[in-house]
Amino acid sequence: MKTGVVIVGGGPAGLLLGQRLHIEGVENVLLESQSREHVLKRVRAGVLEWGSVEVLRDSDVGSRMDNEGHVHDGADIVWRGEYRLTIDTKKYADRPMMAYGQTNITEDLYAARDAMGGVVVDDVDDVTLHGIDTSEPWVGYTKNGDRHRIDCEFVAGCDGFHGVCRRTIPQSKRQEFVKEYPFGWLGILSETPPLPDLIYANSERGFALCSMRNPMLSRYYIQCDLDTNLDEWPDDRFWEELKLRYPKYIADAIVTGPSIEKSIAPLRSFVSEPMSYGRLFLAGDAAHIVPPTGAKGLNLAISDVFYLSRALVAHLKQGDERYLSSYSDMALRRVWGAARFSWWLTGLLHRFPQQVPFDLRAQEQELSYLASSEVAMKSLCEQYAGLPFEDLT
Ligand code: FAS
Ligand code: PHB
Repeated sequence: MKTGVVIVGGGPAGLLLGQRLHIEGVENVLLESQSREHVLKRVRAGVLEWGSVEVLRDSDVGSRMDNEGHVHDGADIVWRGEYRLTIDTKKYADRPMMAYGQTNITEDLYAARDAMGGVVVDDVDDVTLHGIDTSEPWVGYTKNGDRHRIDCEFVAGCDGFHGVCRRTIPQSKRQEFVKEYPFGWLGILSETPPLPDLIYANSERGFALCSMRNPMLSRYYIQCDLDTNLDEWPDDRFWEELKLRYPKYIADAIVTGPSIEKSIAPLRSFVSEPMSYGRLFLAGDAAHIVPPTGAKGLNLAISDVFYLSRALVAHLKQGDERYLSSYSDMALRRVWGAARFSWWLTGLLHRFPQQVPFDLRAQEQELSYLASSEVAMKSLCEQYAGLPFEDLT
């Protein structure tokens, strides 16, 4: 088989890239190691920057999001059990946010790929990349015990943190920046009405977040130790702990109910440079991971795909390789902006084992400063809302 681009990985990055390339007439084949059911069972991100909303609309997968998504003007932070500030992105960054779950986005992308006759091969094994440093790369994979080869112009590594593509770049050609956090997030999904706003909590018992998916689907998180055993967290214990991390007037408004999903995600910051090597281009979690505090992971995957689809189309359809040659540097500027912001917000809202009373006062002071300074709040809002995408100067 021969195609323009082989996309490895059928999460949001890979599916969106396939969709955007297909719309622009660039042939592509997507290889996914899991079944579609498995991919669609993942419950992850929930908040979209407006730039991401516009990319999804531009990719012909925005109609359900516009019907079911919840447009809101930012999020709130409560701290010390009594203070509250609003990250008002509409007022300070002139753009709202959209609450719409990653699961829905993945469903919408799979449906759009099917409707367009996109080539998505699920349940593949042993994907191998060859000749990525030549002008004739190819990809091998196994499906139902049969070995296949696809010759292509380019390979897009959209296979997430544990994928094969990043590791195909010689160790000597890449530099990895890693920061592990000494805690995770215990998250649940419940078929209950959410609070009207997203509310982050910095509490003496640890971080918490009240979020949403739709008017009858809520998403909640509490900071937990890395060795937390999910079996020791029945629903009642989760709800009790969550409420203890919020002021009473908020805790009393939380509608509890049985969880339909419960999981623990470790927090890490990770960036691999460069995001391209020869004919291989990385996008999404394959190249970077951010702690979910700033709601940036999925949004970065979308902005990478915006840059990469523009670059591949320019090269393959117009012979203009300027976007391809600048892809890694341009994408990394946005990645590092989001990675730094996510690291900073994680440090501001969580309890760290080695913190001393001075550190806690400094956290409270920074939150009070954000609440009292329009300049500080504008900086926070423009980063939370997502910085504009770059173009060639
Ligand atoms: P993904 O990991 O989603 O997709 C990669 C795909 O590649 C997977 O389907 C995988 O099966 C496939 N694959 C892997 N190896 C392969 C191989 N060798 N061959 C073929 N296919 C292969 N972000 C937020 O903004 N907010 C959140 O609250 C949030 N919560 C998260 C919770 C968890 C537990 C995790 C893991 C991530 C969370 N994220 C969150 C980040 C998440 O949303 C990612 O940013 C997003 O899934 C990135 O999408 P992809 O880059 O497509 O990677
Ligand atoms: C979510 O709804 O899953 C969510 C919202 C905001 C975040 C992280 C996760 O910062």
